[in-house]
Amino acid sequence: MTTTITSTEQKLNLSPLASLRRRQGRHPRDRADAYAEDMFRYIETFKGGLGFQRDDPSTHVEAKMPVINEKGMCLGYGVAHESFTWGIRQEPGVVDAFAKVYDTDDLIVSFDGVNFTFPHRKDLKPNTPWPHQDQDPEKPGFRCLQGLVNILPNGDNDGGLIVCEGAHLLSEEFHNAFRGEPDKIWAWTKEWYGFTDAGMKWLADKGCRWVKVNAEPGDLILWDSRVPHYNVSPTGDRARFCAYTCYMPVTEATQEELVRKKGALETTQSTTHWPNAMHIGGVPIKRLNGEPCPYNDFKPRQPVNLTERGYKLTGIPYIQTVA
Ligand SMILES: O=C(O)CCC(=O)C(=O)O
Ligand SMILES: [Fe+2]
Repeated sequence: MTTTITSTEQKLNLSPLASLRRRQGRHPRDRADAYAEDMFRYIETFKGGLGFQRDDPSTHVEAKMPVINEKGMCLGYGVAHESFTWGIRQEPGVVDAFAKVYDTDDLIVSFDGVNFTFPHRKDLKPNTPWPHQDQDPEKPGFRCLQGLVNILPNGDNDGGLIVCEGAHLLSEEFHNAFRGEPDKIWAWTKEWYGFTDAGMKWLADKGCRWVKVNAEPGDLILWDSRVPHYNVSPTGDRARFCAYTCYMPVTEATQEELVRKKGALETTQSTTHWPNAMHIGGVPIKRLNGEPCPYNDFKPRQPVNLTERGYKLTGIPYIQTVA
């Protein structure tokens, strides 16, 4: 099994898998397999079971499952607070990796969705490249380490994350060159920037390579939020599952943000990958007919189950109450 760590983190010589392995003597592969089972069961039993069966590709259509977009994102239904999402983000091996990078245990975690990409889906539009960075171009410098925990075997043909290697180090130079570009790609938040064809050419001219990151079940993939990246869909026959896990020191969040984050937990809403709950809620979940999904009740199957460390990661213990 390999640990895949990209960009700046490579220098830090992290070994999240090693710490995952240490945990209770259980191998991360077993833990990932258990999450895979829970995630497949989630779709098979979704709202009483809409007909999806993991081994029958003819059932891998929207009518038989939750809304999942062409990028594989499943964002509604309180999925950010499901047993598997919270289980993964509370994995000590995962939290420890971020604690090591940020050099603190006082972290908060994003309430982000999951990715369920099934191969050969004909009911979705193609997942064309969407190269982007998840950080405001006007705020240069390292601010956020993004992560995902890979759940199913993920090789060359299985879709997944593709990154522009090393380009975070050119981010400031890039944005100085592209500030005020006429064909800027629309973004719903300042913390997102889409690379145009001209931007992609600039990166290529600098010699930056795009690398598809392969991973084993249980691998944690980390990248600097300035790294240009997107995901690709499987061309083989296997599905891609992952959970997005992003942590930041709690000192990066204001009291107001922590209160908003508490509200997101209580109403089981998502936060995007920014742990400070800069944005909560998110895009409307629509079926392919354009109607809001009638199953989107914002409720996970069970109430959120937190470990002591998980509770800290919600940021709630850091909220100062005014006497
Ligand atoms: O699915 C992935 O690997 C990347 C997802 C991503 O870039 C995003 O959600 O911003
Ligand atoms: Fe992204």
